[in-house]
Amino acid sequence: MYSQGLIGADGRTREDEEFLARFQARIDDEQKIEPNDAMPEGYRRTLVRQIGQHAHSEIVGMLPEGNWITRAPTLRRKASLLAKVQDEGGHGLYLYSAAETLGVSREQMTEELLTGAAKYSSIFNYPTLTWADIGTIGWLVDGAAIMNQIPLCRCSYGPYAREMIRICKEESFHQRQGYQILLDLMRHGTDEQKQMVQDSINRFWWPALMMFGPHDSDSPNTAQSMAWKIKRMTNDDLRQRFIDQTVPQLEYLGCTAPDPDLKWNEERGHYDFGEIDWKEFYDVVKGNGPCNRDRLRTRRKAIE
Ligand code: BYC
Repeated sequence: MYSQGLIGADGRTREDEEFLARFQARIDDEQKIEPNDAMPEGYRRTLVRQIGQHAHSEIVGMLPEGNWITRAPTLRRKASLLAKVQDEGGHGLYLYSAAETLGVSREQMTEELLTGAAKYSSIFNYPTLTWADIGTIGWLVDGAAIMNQIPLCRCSYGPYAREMIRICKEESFHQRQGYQILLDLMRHGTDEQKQMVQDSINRFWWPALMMFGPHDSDSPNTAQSMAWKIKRMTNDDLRQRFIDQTVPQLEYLGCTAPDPDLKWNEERGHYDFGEIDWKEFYDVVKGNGPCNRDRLRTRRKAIE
């Protein structure tokens, strides 16, 4: 499908310097690239990888929260959690459709997820142990996702950019419902419930920061993706923005971050923060996080 636009698919385009320069000029001119347009094979592959990973993240991301639908404390909380998880299913479907416009089938992408060839966001390999985790996921995880996804609304690939607009609107509802859960627990909860919120933040803080990916200096894909305007901001810049925006919300909650190095740096105009445990990040990405096997087992069972 749509193979007439793909480099190497039928020989109608050649990836010589002139072709690449013409493509880059379109990108620099902020033109959107559409499914039937000629594009470098590397551009297509990068998008299939990123959009596929993004779609898998939405679908696998339903699992930690889905676990709490039957245990939500009130009917209102249950209805909003149900709506959130359904939104995530919808995001996954839009994203698979966008990837399909690049000539890859949903079956292929699913196969790659199940064999471990395709990744999904590391964050979904951590367990949801308490109701506060549902609040923390909405606030921190969807918050990090919005920070990462707003710039993707300006991605050079048209179908991906357009669908990110709707996805971001829905993510912002998710983030608010999460923060509201935590605020309620902190304002009206018992000491034990307040402690539950702090414990949840302690467990999700660092994994949320890992969502932005490795440092720019260790990110093999960032430079080319920025040049092609697939990514519009780098991993480190987005992580810093997220921290700067989130710390005041953390303080308003009356909670703390599990990072003794987190402090405002007047000179930089940003928060300084401690080093991420990159060993843990790569362990989780390689499939050795607390829930990786369980998540894939559940997906396999659903598909079979
Ligand atoms: N987890 O060169 P880099 C949601 C991989 S779901 C796992 O920086 P890139 C939600 C990366 O794939 C939102 N793997 O890569 C749903 C690469 O591996 P390969 C999910 C990671 O692509 C339900 C390698 O590390 N959002 O909102 O330039 C409930 C080197 O990295 C991670 C998206 O998917 C990670 N955290 O940048 C609640 C957004 N980080 O494939 C919420 C779209 C890196 O080269 N994706 N890797 O072997 C992106 O923006 C980019 O792909 C990333 C990584 C910033 C994530």
